[in-house]
Amino acid sequence: MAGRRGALIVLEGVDRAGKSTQGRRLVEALRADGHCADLLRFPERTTEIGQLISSYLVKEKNLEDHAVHLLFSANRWEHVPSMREKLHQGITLVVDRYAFSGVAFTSAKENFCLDWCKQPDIGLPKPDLILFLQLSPEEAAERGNFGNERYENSSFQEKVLQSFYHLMKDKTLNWKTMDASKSIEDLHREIKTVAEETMQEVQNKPLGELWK
Ligand code: T5A
Ligand code: NA
Repeated sequence: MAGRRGALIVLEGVDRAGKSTQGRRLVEALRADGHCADLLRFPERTTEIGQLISSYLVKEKNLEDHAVHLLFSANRWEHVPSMREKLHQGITLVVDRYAFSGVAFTSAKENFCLDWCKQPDIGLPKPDLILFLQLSPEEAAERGNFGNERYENSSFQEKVLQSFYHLMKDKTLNWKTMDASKSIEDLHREIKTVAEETMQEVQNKPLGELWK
């Protein structure tokens, strides 16, 4: 078993596409099949940096746009040592949002280019698989109205989606688009199949570095 590593699997997608639901389901199912798997989420709001981000998202605090972008990135970097350790111990990590949300959301703001937004996340552990849960704005709206958090409005979300499409053109990354309009159970089964294939493929391959 020595040398076999876990896979780094990221869930991205539009708001309410079901990222958190599917992340939980996937980790449960992998564990039930005897795999070692952990769920992570970004932002991880429990750390000091995460608490700053959370107070920004709930609009308790205003932060300068560049500064908050760097905080989202720092919130990922502070988890890198434990992520690397777990992956090398053979634990598969299922991650609810990652650097792609970071870039897509900030670059949707005025006067931010994609290239600047990517810089602080260069060199993060590179995902072996990025599942993009795709859902039309109409279907997303049927899953409930936007809440009161920052970024939860449809014109901003449309810009975010365009940034995601741009990032998905990068053929050095393993993007898979999933139809998130399916039932929770059907989507789960498809995601589990793709995840298990990836776990098989990468177990003897080195972990890459993102955007390098
Ligand atoms: N952000 C994030 C940045 O600006 N920079 C960054 O670097 C990062 C990492 C917080 C915000 O931070 C921004 C992006 C965000 O604006 P968050 O806490 O992940 O990000 O956001 P949430 O609001 O928690 O998550 P989403 O709104 O994106 O929802 P999910 O996780 O996609 O959807 P989920 O699973 O919670 O499901 C939503 C609802 O739909 C139902 C669920 O039961 C739930 O009610 N549902 C389904 N209904 C029908 N069919 C299905 N298949 C369904 N799947 C789920
Ligand atoms: Na979520």
